[in-house]
Amino acid sequence: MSKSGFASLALLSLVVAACASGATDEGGSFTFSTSFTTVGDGDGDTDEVGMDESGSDDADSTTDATSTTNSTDPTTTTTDTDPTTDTSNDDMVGDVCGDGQITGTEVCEPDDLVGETCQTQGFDGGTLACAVDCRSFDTAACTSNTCGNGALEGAEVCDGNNLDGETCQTQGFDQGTLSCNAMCSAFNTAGCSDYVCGNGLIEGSEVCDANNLAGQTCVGLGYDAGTLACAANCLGFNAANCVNYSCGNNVVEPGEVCDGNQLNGQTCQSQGFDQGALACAANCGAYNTSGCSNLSSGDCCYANGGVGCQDPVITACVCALDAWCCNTEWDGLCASEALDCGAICP
Ligand SMILES: [Ca+2]
Ligand SMILES: [Ca+2]
Ligand SMILES: [Ca+2]
Repeated sequence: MSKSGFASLALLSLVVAACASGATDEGGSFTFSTSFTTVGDGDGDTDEVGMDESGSDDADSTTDATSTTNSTDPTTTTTDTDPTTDTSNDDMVGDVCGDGQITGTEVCEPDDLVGETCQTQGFDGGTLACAVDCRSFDTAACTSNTCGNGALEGAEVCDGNNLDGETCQTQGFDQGTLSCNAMCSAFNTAGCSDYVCGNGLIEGSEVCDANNLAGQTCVGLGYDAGTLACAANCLGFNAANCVNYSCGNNVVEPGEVCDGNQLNGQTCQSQGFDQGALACAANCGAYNTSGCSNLSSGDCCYANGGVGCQDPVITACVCALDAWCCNTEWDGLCASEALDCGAICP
């Protein structure tokens, strides 16, 4: 106090002196400055130090203001090497982590996350916590969704082979292999398809498809023969061209020896008889030779009790004239007719 008062007194004295000097000289003000400076530099250390300290105090104030600003910045006070740590510690004196009061450099309290969550911190899920010093958030228990880990997380519809139980069928298709897209955001149904009748593939409830008859045939279905086809809707067979053999249709079919008048080229002669009309058995399984007969071995010149006589040429000649001789009995009339046909009789 006394030093400051002394300095003021000395300054006042200089001003008075300057004014007195300036009163008689227009350049007094210039002289005053010169005198002031000269006095300041050359005067005792006490006054000069006083002036210097005043300037130094200003600088110190500036430094203090900077320190104060730094101390209120939570991002800088967390660094231990920061020279402002001491100041921060001073500020922390009233900050107690866990007291439920977010003060000073604290950003949260264990029971007060100020509305922050893992999501607001940029994660997909999990539980956010307050750091043990209350000066930051603890995101250790926060999680991020990962497409490709096989687990359904967040908005993932599927993930790799994890299709959440869905199939092509549940997606409305008839068949195929469902998959998950690369973003886990949707199903890929490119491998799904519907059944198509006509594509040659037996699918779903189809019994056959086009030429694919699953190995079935007319015979397999109980018919005797024919060409099996698939129904237009693929749900059954078309047996319109399958056939069963029939005895009596005058068509010699597999399993039949003959049918009606169709004797397969055979005659009584080809069957070993001398004459007659060959027929087909009622069951088509054999020939009926009841109409076939052999010529008698009897003498052509006499009534021999049989049909025909021992000479085929004479017989043929006589029977051409008189069928009775071959169909019923070679009687005396036949014998006399034999003479007309060249027979040499005694
Ligand atoms: Ca996932
Ligand atoms: Ca088909
Ligand atoms: Ca037949």
